[in-house]
Amino acid sequence: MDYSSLWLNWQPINEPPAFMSGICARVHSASGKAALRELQEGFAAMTGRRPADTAAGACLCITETDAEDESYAFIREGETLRLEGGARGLVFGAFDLLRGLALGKREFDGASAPRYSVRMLDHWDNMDGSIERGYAGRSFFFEDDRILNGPRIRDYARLLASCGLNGCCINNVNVKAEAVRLLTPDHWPALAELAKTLAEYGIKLWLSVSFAAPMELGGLDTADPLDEAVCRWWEETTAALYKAVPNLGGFLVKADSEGRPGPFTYGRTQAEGANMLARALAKQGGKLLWRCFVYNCTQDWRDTKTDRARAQCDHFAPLDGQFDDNVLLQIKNGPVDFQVREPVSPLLGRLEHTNSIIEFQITQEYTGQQKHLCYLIPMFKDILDFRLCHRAENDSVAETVSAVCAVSNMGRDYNWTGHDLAGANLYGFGRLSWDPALSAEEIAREFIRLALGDDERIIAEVLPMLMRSREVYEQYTAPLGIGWMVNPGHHYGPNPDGYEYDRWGTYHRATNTAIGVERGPNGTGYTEQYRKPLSDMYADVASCPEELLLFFHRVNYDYVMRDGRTLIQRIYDDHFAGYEAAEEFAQSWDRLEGLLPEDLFSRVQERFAEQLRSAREWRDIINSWFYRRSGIPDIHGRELY
Ligand code: GCW
Repeated sequence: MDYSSLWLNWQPINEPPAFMSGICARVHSASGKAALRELQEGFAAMTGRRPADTAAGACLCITETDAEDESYAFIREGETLRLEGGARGLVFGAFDLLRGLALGKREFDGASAPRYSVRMLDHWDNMDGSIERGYAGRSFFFEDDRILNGPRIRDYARLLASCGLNGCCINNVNVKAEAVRLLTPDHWPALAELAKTLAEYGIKLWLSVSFAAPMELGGLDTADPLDEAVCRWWEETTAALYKAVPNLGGFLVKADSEGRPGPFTYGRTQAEGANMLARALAKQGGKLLWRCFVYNCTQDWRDTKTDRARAQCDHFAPLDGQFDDNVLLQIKNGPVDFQVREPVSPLLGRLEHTNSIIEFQITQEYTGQQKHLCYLIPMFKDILDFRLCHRAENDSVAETVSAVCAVSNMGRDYNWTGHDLAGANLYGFGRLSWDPALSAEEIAREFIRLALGDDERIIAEVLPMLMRSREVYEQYTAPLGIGWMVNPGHHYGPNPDGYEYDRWGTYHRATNTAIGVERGPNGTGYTEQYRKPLSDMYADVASCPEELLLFFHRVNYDYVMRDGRTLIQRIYDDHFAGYEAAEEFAQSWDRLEGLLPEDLFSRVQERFAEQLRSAREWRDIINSWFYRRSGIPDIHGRELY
């Protein structure tokens, strides 16, 4: 096989429970049969014997019910185990059972249902086969403007379902070139085939569409959402598409964002634009995911009034309640753009009457591009657990949003995710989407045991490095929430002034005495977008969490932090410490030689070599840049250039 099976690589288990000797199945749908097949093959791999096709004696009885949802239940009857659920529920239940068995669980009981009904991956794949911000090879969905299908797509669907996901948007939100034409019948037969492959495993297909499609494809001279001909075009196109491609989840739209067309061109609001599309979709039972990544991306650096962090709340909070029920506002986890440290987006706490879907990024655009180890699940957990204070209780992000998605980190590489350990981010995002109460450590442990090997020595090396990796990456890159400081364009490697004189609104405004944008009430007022007491906490330097100090405040280099160190000394210390920790990771990995498959071991070893090279570069460039700005030496006399 020219790609790995990641966490679906079932190994022989000790003391298999009696029910694994036979399977009695009452399934009829394609998904029910897929679940059965997974169980047959999984049991065979784990026990070394194909389970008998039987209802006699101890066995697993799987029964497909008419339930439409994704829940399933295990019921114990002596030595026999029953698994019941609707077509989709059985798929998730089958993988839950297999995972449990592989991890040593022997007793199964009770029901399970996902926390969210939309749990998806957004691919930024282009139809020429390239991937925007892709770090794991080319697209497995597209090549040469064609849609691909086949065993790899089927295994992709298995991977998604087995960690709990149920949807994927296959094309880039920047809908350009041939992708615009996914809305034309030319591509529908292939889309229908793809949707069928995915549906077998309970995965829905979604499409990114261009707001200007009525002009680009329909020959209209406007895309005005209040224009009757435009509404009719969307309605007819959507109806025909759904007829040809059933099981479509709906559309994802990036409008009025970074040059993409949108309702603003016609003087219409984001709600007017979204609702027009949502109505066309509602007739087909589809949903609209409308991105909130709307900001001025042509800001002059001399303009100190505009604050990009404010933009999404400024645009969308006043529209709360104006969106149709089948619209989900898609909100990035932070107010700016997937930096290694950002506060939680205040917009999440400002929508009382609008559905939302939080967008995470597991492709590591700003977190090491799958060359650096950066396990993101602890950060996602912090975000999901964060209390928005918009109501007295049940106010966490997890309890506020109605759905979750993440920008995919997958591609055509052998290991799917570039860095073999980046599979933990994919697996972990899926597991959290089903059950946000799982802990980051539990998830990491599962991933290691399933994907790398169930061996205490492997866990002992890999678990601590996964758990520390985000903090370490943060230490040697841009400090304390300031963000950016990357090379423009590709966003890899340090460049403290890379975006400073550019038009993207991501300034640090460093002088020889201070750095940062003041975002409190006396600054841009961004902190006021949070509910109390969050707004007060962030507004005051004294109560602002220090890891976000430079996100919220403009601070002098000699500002004294809570532990008595100056800001500049903290920056130096973090950079030296971060690099040293990266060195420890590489050494720790080296100790696994011989315990892991040779190819996997050396692939990751190479990644650590690059991480070390790059971490050293980050450390030296960031430290030297701050030293030369501030003129303040390191109190420990370490080398600054
Ligand atoms: O983070 C930025 C990326 C763009 C991306 C954009 C977005 C798909 O650099 O590549 O475009 O965000 O999220 O729309």
